[in-house]
Amino acid sequence: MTKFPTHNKKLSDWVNKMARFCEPDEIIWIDGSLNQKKQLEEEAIASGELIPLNQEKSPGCFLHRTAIDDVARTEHLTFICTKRKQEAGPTNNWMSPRAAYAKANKYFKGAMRGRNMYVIPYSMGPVGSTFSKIGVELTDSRYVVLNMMIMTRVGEKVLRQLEIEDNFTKCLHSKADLDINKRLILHFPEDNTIWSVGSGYGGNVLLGKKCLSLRIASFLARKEHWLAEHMLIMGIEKPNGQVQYLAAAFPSACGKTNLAMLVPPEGLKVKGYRIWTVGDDISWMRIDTDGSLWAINPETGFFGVAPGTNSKTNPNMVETIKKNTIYTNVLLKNDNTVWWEGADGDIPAGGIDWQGRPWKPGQVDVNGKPVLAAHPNSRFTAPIVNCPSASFRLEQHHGVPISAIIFGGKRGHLAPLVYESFNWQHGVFVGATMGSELTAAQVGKVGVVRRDPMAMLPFCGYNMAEYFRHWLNMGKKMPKAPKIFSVNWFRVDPHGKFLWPGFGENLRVLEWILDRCENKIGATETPIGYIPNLNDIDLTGIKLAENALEKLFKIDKEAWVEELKGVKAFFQKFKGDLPKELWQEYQDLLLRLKQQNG
Ligand code: OXD
Ligand code: MN
Repeated sequence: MTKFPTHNKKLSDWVNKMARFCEPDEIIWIDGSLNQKKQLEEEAIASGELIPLNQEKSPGCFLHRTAIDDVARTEHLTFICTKRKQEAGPTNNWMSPRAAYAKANKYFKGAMRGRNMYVIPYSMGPVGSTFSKIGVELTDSRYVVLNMMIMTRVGEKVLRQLEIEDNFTKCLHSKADLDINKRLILHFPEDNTIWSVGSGYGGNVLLGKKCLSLRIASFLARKEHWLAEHMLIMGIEKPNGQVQYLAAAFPSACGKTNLAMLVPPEGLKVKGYRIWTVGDDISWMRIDTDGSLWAINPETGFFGVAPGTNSKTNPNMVETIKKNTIYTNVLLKNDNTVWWEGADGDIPAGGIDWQGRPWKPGQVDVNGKPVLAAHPNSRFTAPIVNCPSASFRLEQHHGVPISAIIFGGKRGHLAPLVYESFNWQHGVFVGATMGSELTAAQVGKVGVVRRDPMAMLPFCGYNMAEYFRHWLNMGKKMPKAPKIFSVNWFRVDPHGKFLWPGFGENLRVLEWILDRCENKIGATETPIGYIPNLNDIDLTGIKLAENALEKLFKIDKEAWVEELKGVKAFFQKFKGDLPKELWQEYQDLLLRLKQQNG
């Protein structure tokens, strides 16, 4: 047996045990060096896992295609495996650890035969920070290794840290035969373990991301009194050098990545703001010694959706993905560069589509439906440091102080452009009752509201009722808690036209939020919370439809009473576990709405 590059006995014993189980040809330890990365890239090209792109136009960039039934996170195959079902709660799929291990054992046994097992020691967060957690992923996929090298801190320096601390999340992944009928994404929070088998799609297999940084981390965070959240983190710097940071949670398809790196709109340019991107997806937050909430982004890369990304929607991302980027399931153009629906430039004359078939614009399938060049959930994996707005605080061990927490959703009619909660407890209620309307891109009836508390519905690693209680408790422990706000960029007029232009213009709303955090301006009290006095939103250089602002802030009390019926049904799922404080907030809001009606 070759000698392992670690003295951590727990680690070497586990790697040996998993190797005996999965039977790889060889065990390769990832050291994080450039040489090893180059070698893996060459091997991945030779095996067909990666296609090198035009290295003059797209230096360091590659294309990967997944299996056609392996293109998104498979929530129905994702399980929280705790001893008691109650611990997983009514919103998670649950399996007992015994049943889950037994089922997955069959799929993992000998699954790495004919392949190597790569051992990836990785740190979520700066190596050695008290905010950070270490994971070790064993995988038989070079694509996974190369993506993890972008998304996390990997290799030697993490192994050295594992000489000092013993604890790490044990992550096992095998593509096996990529069979959707033998696919499982299993989380064992009580064992600090993740097992993923039968998939090669990012969200299922880059185990540092959703699996560790949200599902396992949220479980650990409750025990250790911190927060692991599905939130972007951004800083807004004023010309005097003061930077204020926000953390914001949005469900998928609400423009979270665009907001994290927004470009100030023309009309506000004279104010000299500068935006700093700390992260676009995950925020780990702790109460620091100053009594306020500080946040790190545990990741070092973006795993973003390609379609719709262009110089108008997200110029900083367009810049970010020009080099050292892995693209997944996009169109390969004839000049060996890539394209997707909604990309910059003209529609290409032809190419190879995401399924590896020849593609031409205007092509339709047997049902007369347009054939897409890129899969709607095609992705890019790119290093944060490529981003022109990347924060200079990315390696700070305590991250950045958070002035405001924002919850957002897509609501055509109900929610105002922005409102502020009355206090922390009310803010937790606002987060817990978040909802977003389904769009054509999702399964379900368009317009139907899906409740997605704190945008964590698919990512909370334990009972969400307990998660709400944990949020309430955190507020009690924090002398200088951030204020909590709700935003909605998606309100429409009776013809379905958006009332607010969104994108960079959203900075005008963030400005109001920060002014409120500094107690600089007043606000109008409504039954749902504080809304802006209309003169307090800077509208220099923006063109809105007539009375748009009034419409954006209209509170339709009857519609809110109706909304509360959905909230009640959702809360009832948690039976007696739901914190009584949230029922109290529900009752208080109902009363305020009815009083003002009467
Ligand atoms: C993501 C998601 O991929 O939230 O970030 O689905
Ligand atoms: Mn996400």
